[in-house]
Amino acid sequence: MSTTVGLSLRNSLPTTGDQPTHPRLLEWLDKVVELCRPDAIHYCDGSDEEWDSLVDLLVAAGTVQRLNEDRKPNSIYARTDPDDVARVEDSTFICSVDERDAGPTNNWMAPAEMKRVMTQLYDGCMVGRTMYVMPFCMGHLDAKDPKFGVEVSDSAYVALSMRIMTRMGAEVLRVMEETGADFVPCLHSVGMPLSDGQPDVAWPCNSTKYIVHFPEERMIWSYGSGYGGNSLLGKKCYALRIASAMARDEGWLAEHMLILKLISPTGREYHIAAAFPSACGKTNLAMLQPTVPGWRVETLGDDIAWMRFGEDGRLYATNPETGFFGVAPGTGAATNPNAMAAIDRGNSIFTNVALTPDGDVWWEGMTKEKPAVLTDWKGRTWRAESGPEGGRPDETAAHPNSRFCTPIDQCPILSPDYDNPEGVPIDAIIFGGRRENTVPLVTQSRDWRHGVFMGATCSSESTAAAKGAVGVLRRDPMAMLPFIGYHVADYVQHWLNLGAKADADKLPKIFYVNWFRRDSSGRFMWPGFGENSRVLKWVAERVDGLVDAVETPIGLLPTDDGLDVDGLDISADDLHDVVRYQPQEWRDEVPRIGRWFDTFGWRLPRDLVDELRQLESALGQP
Ligand code: GTP
Ligand code: SPV
Ligand code: MN
Repeated sequence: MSTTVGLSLRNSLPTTGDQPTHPRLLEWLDKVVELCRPDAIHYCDGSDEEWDSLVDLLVAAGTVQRLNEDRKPNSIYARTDPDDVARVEDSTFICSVDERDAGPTNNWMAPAEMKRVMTQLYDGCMVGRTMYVMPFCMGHLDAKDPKFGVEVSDSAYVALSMRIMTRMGAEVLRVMEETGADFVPCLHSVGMPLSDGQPDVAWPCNSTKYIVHFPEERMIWSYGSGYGGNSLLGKKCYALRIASAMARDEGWLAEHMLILKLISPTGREYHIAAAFPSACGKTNLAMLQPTVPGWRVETLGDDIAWMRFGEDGRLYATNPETGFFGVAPGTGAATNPNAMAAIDRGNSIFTNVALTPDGDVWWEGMTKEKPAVLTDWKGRTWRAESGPEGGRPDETAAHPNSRFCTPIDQCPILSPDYDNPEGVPIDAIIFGGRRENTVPLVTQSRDWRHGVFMGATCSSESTAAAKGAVGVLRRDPMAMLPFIGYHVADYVQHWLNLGAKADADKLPKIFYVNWFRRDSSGRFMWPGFGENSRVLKWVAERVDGLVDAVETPIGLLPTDDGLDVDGLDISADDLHDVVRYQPQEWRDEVPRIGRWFDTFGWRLPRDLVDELRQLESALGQP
């Protein structure tokens, strides 16, 4: 119990954990308590004891259940409200002071107006609940410029998840207090106060949702959702949306990228960062098990990369997170054995997957054979032959955006350099998307500017990671469409500027990949997963100038014998269709890119216009 005496409402509440002394933090907490009026406060220390007691609490509340200790030690399982299963892009706002700074790709409302709306929602929103205070650091605590945040949330599920995904707790607070560091205030509420005696529900949330960023103030307000990117505010909200605005101002890059180390048979190491939209293969590539003999991969990160130029002029990447929040469906021993090994070590949170009769988890794609009977993500009995009781036979047992949340240090191939606050020097950047046609397996850009054009024009079919229709094609610049905290044109210009200032020889080479080309029957023509190592090998050989490439209007493609396809199970026709490009598909693509650029308005970078003209004229007439 706190013994501090003061006039604030905060000091009159029952309190557990050690009270901070950080002046700005206390000032902010006082305001939050006055507004949200929680019944109690818990100051998180990030300890094992805290984990245990919060798990007990959530079990008692019916929010989670413990999994079979022999199969998934120290792990829990949560089912969300069926309407709270993914990021909500329609309710996500960039509230810059000037509307024009949010750009055409973000929702905007004037900061004062948004604060008025949300202050009403927050008024008394934590009545009947405990408020958790989580000091956290994105990136290494001993980074040159550590990036702190404090999340306040009325969800213990969020507190447990933040402990896995970020450096969170007493040690972070100690450093913040010793150095007087500033922090990004992150306010989160599920938006379901409990009046006297009102029973709680298993997954409290609100049908009104707001995920709001104030980029100039470096502040985040989130309301109404308990799920993933909506509620773990260190992740998309801070490490991408707010950090991208910081990065613009400070001359670095905050990107939606995995980071991996590729090691050749002779021991040469390559560091690769790759940006694919949500649910398009980052976690899988980050933990890839190469099928090409002698090659190895080590994992550094699976979702977010912060990249800065080092004193030697090279671009260095760090992963600001400490966990994986990975898509469960499709993850199995055959596709991603390293992720399976990581989660089997336990200490994980599983959300919206299915449960086996013996208290383990299952999802589509984990095993070839479906278990005969499961409990599905909605809690219904589910049978392999007939689907859920009362549902359709084709309903999946796990939600398509069901997730595992697992500490990164459980990954069997985690790179020792993950712990290096300086990061790793990036040799190659890969952009990618989910395109059933047009975009070939791998294309190298002619130079940085052309690579930025590739990234800026990247397109992908939408997935279950965000609420809304699945399979709809949209432009997704650098896989950052939902995560750029400012104007998309300025964001692309920032990429161009960094390249123009740098020593061209030291810049990473840029590539564009597509694992998702389909034939006329809808089948993926490229086997993907471990076989993507064949593409990584080509990337490495291009970085070292060891193999030739074919110059085409869209960029540099592998020569006929460029890709190592030794032992690959693919027909010659499929291989040809996957690796080659069709000029007519690209002639059709040009006006689509033009329309995308039209949305940028007058801020559209000249370099992009030049690149598009060059592409159009190189493609010529049919
Ligand atoms: P977020 O966590 O939402 O950012 O997703 P992600 O980019 O990390 O995607 P992830 O690696 O989790 O993969 C998403 C889905 O795509 C899973 O169902 C995978 O099984 C599938 N997938 C990943 N790589 C490949 C591939 O090479 N080929 C095919 N066909 N599917 C893939
Ligand atoms: C994504 O959607 O890109 C994710 C999951 O990584 S979430 O944390 O919900 O944003
Ligand atoms: Mn992601």
